[in-house]
Amino acid sequence: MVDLKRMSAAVLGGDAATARELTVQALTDGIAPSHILADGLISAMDELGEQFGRGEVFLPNMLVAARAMHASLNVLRPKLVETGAEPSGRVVLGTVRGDVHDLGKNLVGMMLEGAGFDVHDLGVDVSPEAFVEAAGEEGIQVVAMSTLLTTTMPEMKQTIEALRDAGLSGRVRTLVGGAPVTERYAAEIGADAFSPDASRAVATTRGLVAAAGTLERAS
Ligand code: B1M
Repeated sequence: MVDLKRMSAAVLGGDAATARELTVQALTDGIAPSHILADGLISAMDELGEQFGRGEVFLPNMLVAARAMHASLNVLRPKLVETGAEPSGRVVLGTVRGDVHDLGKNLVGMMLEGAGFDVHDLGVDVSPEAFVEAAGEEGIQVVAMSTLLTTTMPEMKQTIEALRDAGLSGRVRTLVGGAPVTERYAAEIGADAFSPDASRAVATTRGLVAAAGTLERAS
């Protein structure tokens, strides 16, 4: 049975080949993808963040570790998005302008796809204008924004305001998340919902889609 601490160490050390190999092996061993995620991958990123905060590792270390996590996520992806469900809603997703962190955002996308949502992923460093343009597409019910930097949190507010100015806030609901984002902050900036992690983002998005449907029927 794969020791997930070894996987975590491989990610932390930026060893993508080993991280990938151990992920394949862990799935073969029957370890649940959610367990692999939490104890093999996210734990490594948490440790890395602490080491970076203490000045023990630097940007290149974070970059190679992120690459190793991507390699592992690529293996996990089919397991996370396995679904036979009919599309349960349409979501636009992105990391806000000025921020290039994408692992959390990608996880949210995978979980939503796994729950049957049609996800239009705009990537990272997404401007309010780009969110508005994508949200204007037929059938989009939710705009989901991620950020990991305190400095880019205000971009979420700007995007919500841009959606309102474009006349889309009646049709489209907003969901925000990412490590520095809180429920209170979400309420302050007028977001419709907040989720602390990718798995809870699924239930929250379902609720938003149901609310968007009610609004559409009422208008
Ligand atoms: Co950066 N970085 N980084 N980094 N980085 C953090 C975030 C930091 C906390 C590290 C630290 O100082 N301890 C710090 C932010 C401090 C702050 O603002 N409070 C930081 C910094 C400072 C920076 C730079 C400014 C460093 C510099 O240049 N001096 C720079 C900024 C670049 C930019 O964006 N403009 C930078 C760069 C990078 C890399 C590019 C090297 C790399 C990212 C690579 C990539 O993503 N492809 C990187 C990394 C890897 C990290 C850490 C180590 C790991 C982040 C991560 O992927 N975590 C991070 C420390 C940490 O987080 N502990 C750090 C795993 C991921 C699964 O978690 O994204 O939080 P997370 O997602 C969670 C939840 O937040 C939630 O769900 C997920 C769990 O299920 N979630 C959502 C996320 N989005 C959601 C959306 C939702 C709902 C839930 O709904 C829409």
